[in-house]
Amino acid sequence: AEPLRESSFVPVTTVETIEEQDAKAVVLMIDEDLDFLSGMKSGLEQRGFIVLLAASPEKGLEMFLNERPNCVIVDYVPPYERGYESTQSLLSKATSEFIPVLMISSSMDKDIELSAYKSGVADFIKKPVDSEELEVRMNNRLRYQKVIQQTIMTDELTGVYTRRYLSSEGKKQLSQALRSKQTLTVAMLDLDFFKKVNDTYGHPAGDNVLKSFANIITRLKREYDLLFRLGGEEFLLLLPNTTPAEAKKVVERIRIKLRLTEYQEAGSSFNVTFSSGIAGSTIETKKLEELIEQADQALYMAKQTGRNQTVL
Ligand code: GH3
Ligand code: MG
Ligand code: MG
Ligand code: MG
Ligand code: MG
Repeated sequence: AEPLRESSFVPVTTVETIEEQDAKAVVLMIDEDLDFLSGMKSGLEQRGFIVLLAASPEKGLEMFLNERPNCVIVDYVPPYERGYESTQSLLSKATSEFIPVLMISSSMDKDIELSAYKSGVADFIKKPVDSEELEVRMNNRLRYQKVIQQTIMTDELTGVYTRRYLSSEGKKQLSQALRSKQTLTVAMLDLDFFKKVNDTYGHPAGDNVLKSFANIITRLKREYDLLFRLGGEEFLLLLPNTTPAEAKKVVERIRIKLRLTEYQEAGSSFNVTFSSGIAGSTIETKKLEELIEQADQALYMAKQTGRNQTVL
């Protein structure tokens, strides 16, 4: 076959990133007052938000962990009351992930407001509150949240997701897979003899290969597959609702494409290949780390037995 020429300076398409920016903000509302919730829900939906409702702090914490909203609105719960622990736990998790929490309370007590701010609440709103005010105050927070989230999620060189984002997104994907009894598959992709590319053509040339590789994977993976750069020349694909055998087809498509891609540098041309290890979840899988470990062992086998191949 005619080798496909790949220019050194490939614009990186960050499909996921663009979708993320255009996506509506997901707001999780936690309150035991159902009338208040349903009233706010329709108001905020008309204003373009996706609204998730939780009628108890416990349910709210669970939804927060599973759905990863962009913003949380939570009712004040006094200490020693049921739901206090869940609310505090949500607050510490949300603030550590830079997700703004707005607290609503009907109380006029200044001490409550102060303790809310001390526990990391981004904004404190007194009831009654209308959806227009809530929108404005949420948008103020979401502006910063977007930039921070993008920065955390996006690998600077390649534009794909970061290892840091894998730790939160991976958890969510695995729990979804277990809940819906579907297989989540992990594929690790590691460039072969990449050190040699750097040594022969220089580090900037190596960087261009990394960008191009990320670009090829992004173009050839399926829409719902997620691509992460674990570091260096090692990438990870998360393939939801996919068996290892199906994942292998996706990875093989990428492998053949890379093998046929010709890079030009300083008057000479060269090719690069990668090796891949694949592992799929079972009902026994407790943590994503187990899957990554298995995929890593398969990758090691692929390297040991000749490289430029995929091992299940
Ligand atoms: P193997 O087939 O066993 O994977 O060999 P390898 O040379 O690809 O693996 P090794 O782990 O020995 O080397 C990886 C190299 O990747 C070493 C390092 O210089 C290079 N590298 C890591 N991060 C970057 C980067 O951001 N840019 C560039 N240009 N090179 C990088
Ligand atoms: Mg209340
Ligand atoms: Mg290595
Ligand atoms: Mg390598
Ligand atoms: Mg490596």
